[in-house]
This record gives sequence, structure tokens and C-alpha cells, in this order.
Amino acid sequence: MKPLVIVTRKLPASVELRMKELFNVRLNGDDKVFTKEDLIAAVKEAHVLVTTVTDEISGGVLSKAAPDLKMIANYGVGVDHIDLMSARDKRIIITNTPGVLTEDTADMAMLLILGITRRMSEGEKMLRAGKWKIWSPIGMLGMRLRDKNLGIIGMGRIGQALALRAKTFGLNIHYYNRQQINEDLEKSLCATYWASLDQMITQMNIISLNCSSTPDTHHIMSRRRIGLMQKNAYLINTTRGDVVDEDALIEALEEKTIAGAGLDVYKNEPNINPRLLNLDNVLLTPHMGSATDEARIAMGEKVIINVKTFLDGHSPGDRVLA
Ligand code: 8YV
Repeated sequence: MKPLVIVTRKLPASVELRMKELFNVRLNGDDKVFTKEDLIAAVKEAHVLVTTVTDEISGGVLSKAAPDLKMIANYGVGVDHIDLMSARDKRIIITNTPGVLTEDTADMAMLLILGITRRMSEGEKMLRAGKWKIWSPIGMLGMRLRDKNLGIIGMGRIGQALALRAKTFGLNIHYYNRQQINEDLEKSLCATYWASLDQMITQMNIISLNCSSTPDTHHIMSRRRIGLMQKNAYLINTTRGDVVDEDALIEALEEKTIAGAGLDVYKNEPNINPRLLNLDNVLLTPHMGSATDEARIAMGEKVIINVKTFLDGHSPGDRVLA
């Protein structure tokens, strides 16, 4: 009997087809999201579990895993929904899909920067509601990007890809990162490193969150740090909701102590805080940074390669904890 691979969500057709050719796979035909009970049943039966961001693989779920569960191959980069320490204790290998969604997620961050500073969503809503009466010299004014300061928190793959784009739009690139990136790369991105995140925040017109979500980055944009932002500054988040204190952000947006926010990710996805929905100074998208045909197929390819490598007795390239 070949090892059983259970996939929790419906994946692109070509990915599922290849999985059927290669593995003894159980797909999720109707794409019904697994409940906690479904996940427990899956970890009791599978040798390999293919998860996504919508599966909460807690220590509780993993405590029910049968010894046969050897691998969790995540479809996506972020693994904050998986209890990594419990997985390590149980010697379950975790893999993810880095690299193949970098460009698309950076595009999304750039789109949110352009969209919120030029009030795109607000303008479109006004037009669709039949409220656009006449062109006005003082109507729908936004902020020009050229010569403004963009502060990138997290200068990894996606942060760097955003810096490249933003440079082309004339933004000055600043960044905060666990480690300063190498000098050549810094030069090529025209990026200025800040050792103090607090100091960087006070000087920025736009702040973009591009760090991964870990216990260290939880609420990295805390209430206090949101309070350090300029009144005309914007916050962009394409990583995970928990890197921002969402309640404090909403208050700042309501009280207009900052200019606006472009958000692709939220605290309790897909349940969006209704106060956010009532605001005009936000541009909100439903966690779609990697939502291109190309990225989603490439993510599937990565999962297939990781699982196949593992089942063939080798160490997969994208192991999260080595
Ligand atoms: C994915 C993401 O689509 O890769 C990530 O971490 O945030 C998304 O772009 C999602 O996580 C799929 O699991």
C-alpha cells in the first residue's frame, strides 16, 4: 500500500492531476474547509498532510497524530498556522513553498500603496454609487509617491521585490530587518537600513509590513508604534494580520491620526472587523497576494516536489525546520 497523502483544500486542476498520477492521494473535491475534527481524523490516517493557511494545525491536533504522519507539506510560505514545536517533537517534517509567490505578493503590496495613496477604491465606490457629479480641481486629492519615504519592515525576498518596484515609482527606500542586508544588495536597491524601527517609523510616509509572522513579530506594529506614525502616513500589510495591533490601527484610522491603510490580511480571516468596513481611508483585499494562476500552480509544483522527494527517501529542499 502506497503512503496516503491527504490534501485539505482544492488545488489547481493541473496540480491535482499530477498528484493523482504520482501519489495515493485523497483530494478535497468540494473544497469544504476541514474542521478541527476533520483535521484530527486526517492526522490519524495520513502519512503526508498537505495544508494551507486555513488549517489550524495546533498542538492539540498534532497530539492526536498517528506515528505514520511523517510530513506536513504546506501550500504557502507562512507556517504560523502550524505548531512547529509540536511538529518537531513528533519528528514531523514541515515544508513550505518559498520563492514562487514573491513577485505576485510584491505586486500586491505595490498595488495597495498606489491604490490607497490615490484613493482608488474610494473613487470607484463614489462613481459606482452615482455620486460623481463633476470633475473638481480640489476633488479626490491623494499623495504623490515620488520623493516620499517608504519604510519596509522585513527585507527578505518579498521586501526586496517591493523595494525594486517602489524605487521605480520614485520612492526613497528605507528598511528595518533582523539583519542588515549585504552592502551590494543595499546599494542596488538604494535602500537605507535603520537599526531602530521606532526611529524609522517617525520618518516614513508609507510603512509596508513584509516580515513573516512569528512570535517575535507578533504586533510588531503595536499601538505605541502606530502612535509614532506621521499624521499623513499610510500602513500597508500583505503578510499576516497578527503583525499589526488591528484594534489600535482601526482607532488610528477612525481618529485620522494616520492617513490610511492598505490591507490584504486580517486578524480573524475571513471575519473582517466591521469597523474596518465602515472606513473610507482603507483599501481592503481578501488575502490575495499570491492569487495568480502562475503562483498557485508553482506553489503546487513545490508541494509535489517536496512530497515526492520525501517519499523517495530524501530530504525535501523546502524544510522549514532543518
Ligand atoms: C497563500 C500566503 O496563498 O504563502 C503564504 O504564506 O500568505 C498566501 O499567499 C496562502 O498562505 C496559502 O496557504
